[in-house]
Amino acid sequence: MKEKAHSKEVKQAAIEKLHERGVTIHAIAEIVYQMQAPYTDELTLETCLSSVERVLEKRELQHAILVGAELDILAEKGLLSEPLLSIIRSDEGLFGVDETIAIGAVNTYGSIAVTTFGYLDKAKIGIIKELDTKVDDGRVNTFMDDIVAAIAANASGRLAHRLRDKEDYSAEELEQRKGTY
Ligand SMILES: [Ca+2]
Ligand SMILES: [Ca+2]
Repeated sequence: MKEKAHSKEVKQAAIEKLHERGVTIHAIAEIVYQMQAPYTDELTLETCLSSVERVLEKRELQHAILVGAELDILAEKGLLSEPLLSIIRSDEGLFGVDETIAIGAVNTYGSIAVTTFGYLDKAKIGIIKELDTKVDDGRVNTFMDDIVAAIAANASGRLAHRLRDKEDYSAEELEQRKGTY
C-alpha cells in the first residue's frame, strides 16, 4: 500500500502554501466581513477569522489550494510545458480551469457560497484584486485569486447559515446541530 499523507500535514501544507503566496487568513477574513456585514449587526472580524479557519479544515479546499498554488509556482519557474505554460502565465481570458478547480471546492456550504463565489469572481475585492492585478514581475497568481475567492465564499456561506441557526434554534438545539455548518 502506498503511504498516505496525514490529514494534519495536508492542512498545514495548505496554510503554508497560502502564506508562501502572500495570502493571510486575515486578508481572507476581511473579504468575508465585507460580504456578510450588510446582513448582520453583530458581525466582528474575529468571527470572520474563525469562520475562515473552520472552512480550511475541509479537505476539498485544502486540495484545491495545493493544486492551484503548485501550478502557479511551476508556471513562475517556467517548469510547465508549452502551450500550458504560456496560457497560465498570461492568465488567458478563456482559460477556465482555475475557476473550475476553485468552484469544485465551494459546494460544501450551499448556494450562498456558490453565489458569493460568482460575485467575488466578478467584483474581485481586497486581496483577490491584488492577486488578479497583473504586474510585470514574473509572479503568477492565475489560480490563487480563484482559490482565495473559494475560501472566502465558503466562510461567508458558513457564517450565513450559522447566524440563521442562531436566530431559529435554542442553545440546546444549536449544540445538536454542531457540525451541520
Ligand atoms: Ca481563468
Ligand atoms: Ca484566475
